[in-house]
Amino acid sequence: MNRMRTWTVAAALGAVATGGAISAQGRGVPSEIAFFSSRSGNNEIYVMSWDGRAPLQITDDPASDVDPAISPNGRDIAFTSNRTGNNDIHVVGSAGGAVVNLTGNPANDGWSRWSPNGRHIVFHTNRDGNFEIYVMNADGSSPTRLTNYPGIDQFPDWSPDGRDIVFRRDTDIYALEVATGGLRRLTATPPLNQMAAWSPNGRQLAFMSTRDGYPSVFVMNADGSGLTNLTPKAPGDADADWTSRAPSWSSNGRHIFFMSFRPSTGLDTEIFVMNADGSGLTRLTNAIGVDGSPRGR
Ligand SMILES: [Ca+2]
Ligand SMILES: [Ca+2]
Ligand SMILES: [Ca+2]
Repeated sequence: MNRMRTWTVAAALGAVATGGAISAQGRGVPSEIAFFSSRSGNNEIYVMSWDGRAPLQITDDPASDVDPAISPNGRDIAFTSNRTGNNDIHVVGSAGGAVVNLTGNPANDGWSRWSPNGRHIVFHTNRDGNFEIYVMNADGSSPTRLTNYPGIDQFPDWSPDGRDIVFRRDTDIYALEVATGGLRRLTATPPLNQMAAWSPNGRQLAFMSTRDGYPSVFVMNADGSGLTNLTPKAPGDADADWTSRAPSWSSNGRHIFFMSFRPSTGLDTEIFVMNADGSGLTRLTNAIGVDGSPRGR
């Protein structure tokens, strides 16, 4: 736990000290956000400064490249691409370069998340016939199934102490204690809860829920209590005109990034950031096409 805290503080200090200058120097993404965008005509991975400045294109392939995650040391970005004809987890250096396919499996593999120590990657895959949570070494070796359930298990994320993996099972969010296999159910409200992301201090989870009639970003305590809708739609707007999802936290835990379309974006999906209590909403992208899955380090 102490080691994690040191890492989090170091990452936060890095953000203050370096701003958006790192990508311009070709040194990688610490202090930056990885995301995907279709602004060039198909989905590619980009990084940009935490305030939306200096977007830098990382991948360049006609296939769909989505859902990036930055490694804890900032050197690599894992992402999902269908460049082999089906979705696989790939990894690329955080300043671009060669792309390596880590899964190489004909099934649908996606939503990769690094373990806090950077040695493992958790992801979802339907290689057993329905979606399960798997973990593999960071080089793609030793893929191991963590769940065995006939329904849907998807969208995993690691707790900052590395002990637990939160994920969607059916329509709710659960936490799995990796060492024991112990399972805790954290939501029980229809119709859908998914894409949970653990706060850097381990105390909260941001996630997407449709319980209020439209996809919205919520936060709750790690035991499932204290639930708040952080991105409520404007009163009187149609439910269909508001979607906010795929939240992730800044390394200092003060901010939450997410993707959203709403009347103010002309229903084009953009990346936003807000304070962890939902205040201080700021739009970070303004590009035609989907800008999504923002993920800091
Ligand atoms: Ca692409
Ligand atoms: Ca695959
Ligand atoms: Ca857009």
